[in-house]
Amino acid sequence: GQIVHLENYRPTDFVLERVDLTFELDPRETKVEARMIFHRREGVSPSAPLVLDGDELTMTGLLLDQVAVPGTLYEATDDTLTIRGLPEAAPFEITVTTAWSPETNTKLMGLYRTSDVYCTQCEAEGFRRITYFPDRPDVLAVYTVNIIADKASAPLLLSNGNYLGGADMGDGRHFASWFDPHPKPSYLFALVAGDLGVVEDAFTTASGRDVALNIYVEHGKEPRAAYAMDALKRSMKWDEEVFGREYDLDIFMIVAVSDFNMGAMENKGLNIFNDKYVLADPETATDADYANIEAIIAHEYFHNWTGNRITCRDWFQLCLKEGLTVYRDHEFSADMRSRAVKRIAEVRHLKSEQFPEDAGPLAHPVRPTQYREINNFYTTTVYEKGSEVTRMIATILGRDLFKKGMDLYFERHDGQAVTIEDFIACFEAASGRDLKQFSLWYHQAGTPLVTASGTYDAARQTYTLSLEQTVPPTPGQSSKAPMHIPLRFGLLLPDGSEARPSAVSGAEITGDVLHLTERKQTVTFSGIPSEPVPSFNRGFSAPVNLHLTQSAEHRALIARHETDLFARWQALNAMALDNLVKAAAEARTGQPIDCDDALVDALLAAAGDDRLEPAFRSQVLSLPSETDIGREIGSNNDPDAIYAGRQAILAAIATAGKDTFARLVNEMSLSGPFRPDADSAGRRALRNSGLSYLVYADGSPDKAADAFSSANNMTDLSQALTLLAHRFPDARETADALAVFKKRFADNALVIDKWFAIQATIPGASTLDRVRALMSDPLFNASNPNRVRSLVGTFAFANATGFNRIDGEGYRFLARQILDIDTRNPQLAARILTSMRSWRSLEKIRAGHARSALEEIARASNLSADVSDIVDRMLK
Ligand code: BAL
Ligand code: ZN
Repeated sequence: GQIVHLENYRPTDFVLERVDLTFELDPRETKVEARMIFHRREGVSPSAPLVLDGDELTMTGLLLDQVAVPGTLYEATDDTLTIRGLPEAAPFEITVTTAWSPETNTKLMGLYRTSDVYCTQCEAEGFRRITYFPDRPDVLAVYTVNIIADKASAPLLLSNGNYLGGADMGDGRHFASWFDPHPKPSYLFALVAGDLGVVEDAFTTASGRDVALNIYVEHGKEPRAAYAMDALKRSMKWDEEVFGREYDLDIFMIVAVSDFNMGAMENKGLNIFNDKYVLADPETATDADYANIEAIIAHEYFHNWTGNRITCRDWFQLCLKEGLTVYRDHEFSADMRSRAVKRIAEVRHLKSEQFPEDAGPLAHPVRPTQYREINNFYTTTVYEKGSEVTRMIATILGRDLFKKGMDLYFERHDGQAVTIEDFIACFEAASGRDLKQFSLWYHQAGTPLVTASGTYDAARQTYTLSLEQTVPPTPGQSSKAPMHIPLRFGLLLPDGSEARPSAVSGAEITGDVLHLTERKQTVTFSGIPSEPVPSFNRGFSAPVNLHLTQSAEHRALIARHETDLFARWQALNAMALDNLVKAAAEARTGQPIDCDDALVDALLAAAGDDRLEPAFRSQVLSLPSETDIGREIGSNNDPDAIYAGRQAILAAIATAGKDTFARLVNEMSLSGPFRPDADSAGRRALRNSGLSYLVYADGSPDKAADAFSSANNMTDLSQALTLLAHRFPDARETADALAVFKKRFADNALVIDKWFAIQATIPGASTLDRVRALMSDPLFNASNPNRVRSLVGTFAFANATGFNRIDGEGYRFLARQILDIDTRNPQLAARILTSMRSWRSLEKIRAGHARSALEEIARASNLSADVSDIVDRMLK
């Protein structure tokens, strides 16, 4: 693939007015007729040809206004169809017919088959695998879709928009027609045909419009779609109440399929989901699954306005819809659940996934300026950092002006394909605030580092903060300008109350937001009666690394007294991280590992504090991950030492906290039927945290085995199995539990994915052999993305000691897997390969092996553009 540059953007020469598609579906040979009405854009040369995109297509016919186009006037190559001799000004109709096989489409882009169902995935560039088309997001058109298929095997025929009608064709086939009145880009096209069960419901919008809600799942799985339906209705209501957005068609449909590259897709009126994010019941879904379903159902629904009604001008603007929509789903979940706990989970995810991306060879701006393969830009930077950037706009402007800016965005740009600049301009217009410096967040990659130190002058009663920001160099960006960093903060006095400064100089302060805008800034607070403890980045108001040398005592003060619950967790987390980094160094040099009593005391105090919600206390007990510790250390990492150090700290906490943990396990037990709500989930989480420390302190599998036998829901069952497998991988109890679990859930793919993932994350060098053996298990399926992710992906992403074996076998294994997966599904292969994004921060023996494995991939012939883009950037 060639590199595409943002600066080369220009509109199409021809304007597409409408599209009529007719599909004759057949597993081996599907025929598509695409009739497209175009006119030449004003000012475009009369000799300019029409150039359409294609990908692996066979064209069987080409007409201009119903007359065959002579061979001399068109040229079809691998990726384009060029047509000359077109009318100068008048509209004209191009009819393209293509024929291809959905059954052999293993890339899962375009139209393909999954469990005997026809389904589509067109974002970003899948529509060109269906027909030749101007396949780019700024070409918006109205679509009519006719679907013809065998009636027995495909009784259900769906596409975007509203149903027009259908009929039996008398030859064993039938047809259905759909019309979508909303102009849309081709990436939002969808078609589903097959034999599926349905769950039906309805929603009445604020203005009184009735909307039918249909969720389609495999027959027999209907009861497992109830929670998704509930989440959908709550999402629709929330978007009306919070963003003033109503749904705009007569029907909203969701189809769950089992072979899907992404989590889900927001096609207009016809969302298609990875069934992992639709299906749930207590026996088979964990609390995390429920929370994910709620968030993703909301996310795709919210795209109807942020993505569909207002879409992206080009793919560089992907964060325009994704960052904003993630922000919206985060806010939705915060309103549905505990805001503080939700925020902690978001920040954990951001730090463990996005910060490493931003610190490694794949770092890129939230709004990149070039790409080789757009599929590789559906990243945590575009999504999660993009959401954080949106959140910062809300923080800087305040709630009311943010709302005013959003309203203006919807009003100004409805029906358009726009840019980040258009988005920001709405907030500038609504607030009168200049956001030029702020927009650097979209353009400069890398996580800013903020260092802070304070001095107290008792005589003057002033507290002076020296702040400095640096943005590290990233690929293609060696020097960076200072950014506008909104830091929410508080100054805590020794009694835990918050200082109220009489005056502040050296920075703009709005509410509790300190606006850091210079490279170095000295901020002085007056009227501070005694030396304060600064608490920075409340609610994680800015996605930065903060270096602030703070004693355990000061962190404990924040942990006890901050009014912002997130900041309390942050202080405890920072205290734990200090200890874990030190423990890793001690483990590496063979010194005894020492755990600070202040950490143990602070963690146990918070965990045992009944005034705090259980979910929060469980978050406190969940120590920073091995990835978090490695990121904090930064370079020359030894995953085995990190693991050993972390285990020693866990053991110290487990031993000291036995009584607390025993009490928690008891008190957090739930009686009565399973409920997936946030409070119940929080109690289960805290109980399981307590249980895992108890098991740790015992050094025996007994309690975990008991928990496994007595579990009455998937959260408890899978946690118990994880405890057994991770702590006692070779115990008979573990083998028994794994066998019982497998037998009980052999027919449920989503649960079997958990069975694979739990085993793939067993710490230690021998897990690679286990993973290899599991690949020969009859339940392994190399062509199902969820299954491949659950075994190979989980091993590479989430098993630091197993994957980063010192002999490099983990990397060589992955290289071979990537090459194999790439022959079928390049997008999946490229995504799993990004698990090696932090290879340069490993110590040199491992880094050497990692480099060789990457070079082995790079040398392979017939690499996809997806994999070759990732591997080249990784080695550069
Ligand atoms: N647009 C791809 C799937 C999603 O982000 O919703
Ligand atoms: Zn999205």
